[in-house]
Amino acid sequence: MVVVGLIASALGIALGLVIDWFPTQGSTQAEKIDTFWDVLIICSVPVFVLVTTVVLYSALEFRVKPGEEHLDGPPIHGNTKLEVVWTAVPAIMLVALCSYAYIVLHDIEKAPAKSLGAERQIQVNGAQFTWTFDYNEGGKKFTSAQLYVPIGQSVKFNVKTADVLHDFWVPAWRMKIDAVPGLTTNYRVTPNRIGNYEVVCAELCGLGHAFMRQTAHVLRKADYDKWVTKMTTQAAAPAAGAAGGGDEGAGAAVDAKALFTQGETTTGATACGGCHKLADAGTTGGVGPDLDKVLAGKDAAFIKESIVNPNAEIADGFNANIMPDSYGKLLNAAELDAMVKYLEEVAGK
Ligand code: HEC
Ligand SMILES: [Cu+2]
Repeated sequence: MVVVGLIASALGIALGLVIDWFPTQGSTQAEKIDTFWDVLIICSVPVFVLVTTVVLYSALEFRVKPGEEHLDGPPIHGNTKLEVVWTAVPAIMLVALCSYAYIVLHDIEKAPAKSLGAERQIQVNGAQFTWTFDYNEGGKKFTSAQLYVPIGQSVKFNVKTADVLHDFWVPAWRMKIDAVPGLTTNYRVTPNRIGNYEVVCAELCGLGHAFMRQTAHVLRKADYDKWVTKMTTQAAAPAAGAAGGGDEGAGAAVDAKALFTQGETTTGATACGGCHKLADAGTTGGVGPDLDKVLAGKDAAFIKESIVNPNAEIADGFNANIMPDSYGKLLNAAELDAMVKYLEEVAGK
């Protein structure tokens, strides 16, 4: 049994360590958390194997044999030495692992050294069924529907919700926290790998929960700065255009198809295409109606009302309160007009 136990432990540990269980490691936090996982595997597999071996051995060796059904088993007395050992060893292991866990937690939640300058803070807003991200870059505030962060710098995410419980999770970063109505929760992450990673809602929040997915873009600092410049200058431009009353300048700049597929507005919105099918945009979302079908032959006024005030009239076979009712605010006038015009032109064609 000892030999079987040793082999099973070795195999279990090897499988636990060799198989790549997790998504890409994308932050300094992820490295520490994955190492912690490895240590837990190394400690817990032998315990599991030991307990299982003893249970199996006892069941086989001490089971009632034919003809013994009416016999009493031998009288059993406690074994103080054994009991002290099986209480003390797990207790020591638990205390040691909890201490290690505490050290890791303390380490990954720690603020970066003051000498590295001010830490970037991004406010994460959960709402059925989209995330938006509020930035404040050197006093310039803007909102984005996609998450952008520079590599190698600590970011503190302050997480809020406008409605129900959500949970802000980027699996590649490992950190994860609930967005709780009435509270601001937070965690920090130092992304250390360039790339695009999924942002997921990890708390069942309603019918559109599975579609509450966006992208975290980790960029080189220079690219990040370029993006910030783009976001801050764009936000100012349409307002100026609207004030001038002209529709050629700002209106022409809006790419309604990109808005529909990527949901990247100057003030932030979600990707319509995540929920709606539309042939021209190449989107296949199935949460809301197929716009090629339902919008064919509809006029601009109907389309506009459906976007700004989705609950005024509910499309047949669909539920109210799934399409966000915030587009009237999120899309500026030029963007909304461009979107309506675009849908009027392409839907059903
Ligand atoms: C979270 C999913 C979701 C997102 C994101 C979403 N919608 Fe919807 N949409 C729905 C659902 C569900 C309905 C049907 C219920 C209703 O009519 O309100 C709907 C209805 C509509 C309708 C009315 C269809 C009809 O026949 O009444 C239009 C037009 C529309 N959406 C356009 C858009 C546009 C444009 C965007 C992006 C700015 C968008 N939607 C984003 C889920 C979504
Ligand atoms: Cu959610």
